[in-house]
Amino acid sequence: MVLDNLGDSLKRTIKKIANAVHVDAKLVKEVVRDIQRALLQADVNVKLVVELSKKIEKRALEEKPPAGMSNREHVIRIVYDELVHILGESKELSIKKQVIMMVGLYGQGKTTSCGKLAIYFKKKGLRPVLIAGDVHRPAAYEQLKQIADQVEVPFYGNKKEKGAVKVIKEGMNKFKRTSDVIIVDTSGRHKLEDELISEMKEIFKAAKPDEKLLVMDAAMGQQSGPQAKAFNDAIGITGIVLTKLDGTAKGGGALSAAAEVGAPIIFVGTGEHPTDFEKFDPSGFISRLLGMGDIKSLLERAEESLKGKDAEKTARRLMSGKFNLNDMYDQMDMLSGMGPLSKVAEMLPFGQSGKLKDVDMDETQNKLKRFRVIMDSMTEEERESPDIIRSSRVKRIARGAGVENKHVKELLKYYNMTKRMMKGFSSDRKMRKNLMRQLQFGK
Ligand SMILES: Nc1nc2c(ncn2[C@@H]2O[C@H](COP(=O)(O)OP(=O)(O)OP(=O)(O)O)[C@@H](O)[C@H]2O)c(=O)[nH]1
Ligand SMILES: [Mg+2]
Repeated sequence: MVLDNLGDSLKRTIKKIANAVHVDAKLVKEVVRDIQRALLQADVNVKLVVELSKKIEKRALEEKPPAGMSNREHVIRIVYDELVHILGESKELSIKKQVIMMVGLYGQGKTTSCGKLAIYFKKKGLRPVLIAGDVHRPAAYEQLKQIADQVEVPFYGNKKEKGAVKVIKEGMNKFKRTSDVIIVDTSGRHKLEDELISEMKEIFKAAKPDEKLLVMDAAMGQQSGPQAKAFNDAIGITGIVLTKLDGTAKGGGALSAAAEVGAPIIFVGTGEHPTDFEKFDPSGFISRLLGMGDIKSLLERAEESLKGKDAEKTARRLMSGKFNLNDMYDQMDMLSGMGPLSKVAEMLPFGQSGKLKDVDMDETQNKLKRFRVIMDSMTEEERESPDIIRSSRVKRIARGAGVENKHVKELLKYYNMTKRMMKGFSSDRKMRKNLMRQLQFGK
């Protein structure tokens, strides 16, 4: 886990709120002071910390908790909201054919991140390739080649050529038909100087990248902000990869400063290994820092009362036929959390009727596990509207999940049956009540 110290202090603060006998002005002030101290220690900008604490204090003291939510839950919710807010917008890279250019200063982690990014796209079922556009540093070619071998993706480089544009063009030509995502590594410089800018611009003109990702070392702390801005002003970046978050106490400064620039942080690097890479999502990140695993149920309850009878609404949504793969994923999570499936399995449309044997149960568990891996290889759009998944998508998803096409089709079949069944329930009141009870809705 990155930012351990910040996480520990914030978790202590959350516990303090959860255990408080009274949530009063004294507690709120104390909590705000704790948060201030924790954020400053993580290098977050003083001005930002002051603004944030003022906002938390004001909201915690003035806003009334919504009906059904306790004061404690309400204050935790506010702390969470405001922390998420300073981390900026979230952005996901599209899962499509594209060219991605990695740019940044010397030694920030560009080449390493190329390999990490390749793994990310491979998991989504696309065919990434790496091109060595760093023609200045002699060892750059070998380094990227080694990484490409390690993550098992095709590589192109030309050791003899000293023109980056030429090498990149050669590579793009070579991979035109055999790749989906062309990831181009470029050279670093000591600072953002004219020479680097003009090389970048030349490369952009030739390669027309869909994404221009700025790679930055989180150890720069608050300096990440001005640097990202300078790059953005000079060449227009489309996203940020913040590396080495594992080795710095200044991660809070880097994250919050970079988030202010206007280009979203898309990934964070959390180690030297190719798999030490995470999609950056502000709310998920804060959830983990605050130890939301522990207080998840607390916040879920808060959420429910915020949205009225949320569980019931979910159930109704399921049964009205508006049921997508995200719903099914949640439903499966819930089912696997319920231990042996025998209780609910009879209701699942695996074709069997009556009581299921243990063997079938194991098979069901395995199937659910596989379904989850498959759904992880889908894009958000595909999970939202599974109907768009035709054969070319099936192939891509299967490749990403490391399964056969038939397994993806099986999942889609299961989804369609579940959807139909859900719809069927809606016309039968007794069945509906039963389903609600068994799936533990409405509690
Ligand atoms: N701990 C840690 N180390 C990282 C991370 N990302 C990169 N590194 C290390 O940082 C060093 C520099 O990484 P490179 O990928 O070579 O950086 P670069 O930007 O390509 O460097 P130049 O091509 O010389 O400009 C290497 O030793 C990497 O292993 C990360 O997320 N965490
Ligand atoms: Mg490099």
